[in-house]
Amino acid sequence: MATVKDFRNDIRPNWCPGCGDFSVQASIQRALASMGKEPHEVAIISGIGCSGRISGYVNSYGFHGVHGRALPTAQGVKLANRDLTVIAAGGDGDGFGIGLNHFMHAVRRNIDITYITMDNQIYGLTKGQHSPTSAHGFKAKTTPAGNIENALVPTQIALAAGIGFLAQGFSSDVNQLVSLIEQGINYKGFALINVFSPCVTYNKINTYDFFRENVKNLDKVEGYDPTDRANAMKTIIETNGFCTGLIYRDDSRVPYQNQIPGYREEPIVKLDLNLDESVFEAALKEFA
Ligand SMILES: Cc1ncc(C[n+]2csc(CCOP(=O)(O)OP(=O)(O)O)c2C)c(N)n1
Ligand code: SF4
Repeated sequence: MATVKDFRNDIRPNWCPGCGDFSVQASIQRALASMGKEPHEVAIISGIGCSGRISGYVNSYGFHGVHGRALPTAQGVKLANRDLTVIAAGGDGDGFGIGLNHFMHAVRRNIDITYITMDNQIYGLTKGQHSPTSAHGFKAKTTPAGNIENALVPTQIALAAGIGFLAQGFSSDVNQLVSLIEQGINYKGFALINVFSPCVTYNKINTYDFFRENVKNLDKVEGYDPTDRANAMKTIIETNGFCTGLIYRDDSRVPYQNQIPGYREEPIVKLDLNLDESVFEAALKEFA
């Protein structure tokens, strides 16, 4: 059986020392090993950004794609091979800026993949511009006098769009994050795990201490019921999105792939798709 070591490769991440993404990488590796997955059973599909590099740092199938387009690729991979555990990953800019349209439709569509976003409230790779999740007043290179736009709250948008599994983690709490990733992978549908993953180089406001002081851990809220959608939305609004843990779960949603008429249990990649020559010739004649 695979161990955490089997999900490691020889590539040294070129993230800055202290970047929150290291913990996300380690949490994915721990979760996959503890679930008994093997590297060949997993595909990690990422967008562009510092966070997007994660697909190259885990020993599994991987695809480092185009900025904002991790989700379309990940959904295609899952539909072509339903046996794979498919994780999509990227930053807040990738997922909630350029990729927001794909995100909304992935939520609505509900294909069985797990989307892990590393939300550092800034564009790290391009050296420190404000992002869609930067707060009003946030100062960065592009907003020296303070951000005049309001922050987008990913959890609020996801819940409003009808998501079936919604969780939030923090890079400093690896045990909670590992558990959330396991739950997200086990969930039969689209799961979002948005992770507060500090950018120690460019974001001097949303630091580890900022999150320690400002985030409410729902695991510690007695009686919190993650199946109560209205209360989940109320919690997000009251905390302005700064809460961690399992926020909402609805097991009654039927995943997309279970509703496609004739969609086989056997993955498409395992089917023999070769055409008999006579069938091919007949088809050519038909369309000539
Ligand atoms: C189509 C396109 N537009 C813009 C860029 C430039 N670009 C690369 S990464 C990035 C944003 C990175 O921020 P985020 O997605 O939050 O990831 P992080 O680097 O913070 O992990 C941008 C704007 C690009 N590569 N492709
Ligand atoms: S620039 Fe920020 S997000 Fe990118 S690797 Fe460095 S600390 Fe991480």
